[in-house]
Amino acid sequence: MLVEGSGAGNGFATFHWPIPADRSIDGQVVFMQWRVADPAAPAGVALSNIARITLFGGSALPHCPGDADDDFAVDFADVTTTLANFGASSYAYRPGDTNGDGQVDFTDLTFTLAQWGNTCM
Ligand SMILES: [Ca+2]
Ligand SMILES: [Ca+2]
Repeated sequence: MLVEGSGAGNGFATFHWPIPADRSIDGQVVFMQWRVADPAAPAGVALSNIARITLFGGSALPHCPGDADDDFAVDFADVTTTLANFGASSYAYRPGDTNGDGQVDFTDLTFTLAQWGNTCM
């Protein structure tokens, strides 16, 4: 962890926490709080504000390009999945987001149609 700055309200820290590209963690919420040595605080320790973090592990592309429902085949169900989620936008994975950009839009639909008939095993 890299800690920089000094004085009340002027410090900050950088903490690297590897998160796997695993959709099973999407939407899970983690709360974090830091204890900071502070001679002016009671018992010499101050507590940071609580950070609420929603995990997103869906940055990896689906197993099969154009496969919106992850059944390893690109077919009509993928088109309907994309249409059913059309317009959705979130950092969490959305079914139908075939290019993994967090948006379900026309790009995903055309990509799915371009991959029509693909199977991946
Ligand atoms: Ca599919
Ligand atoms: Ca997309």
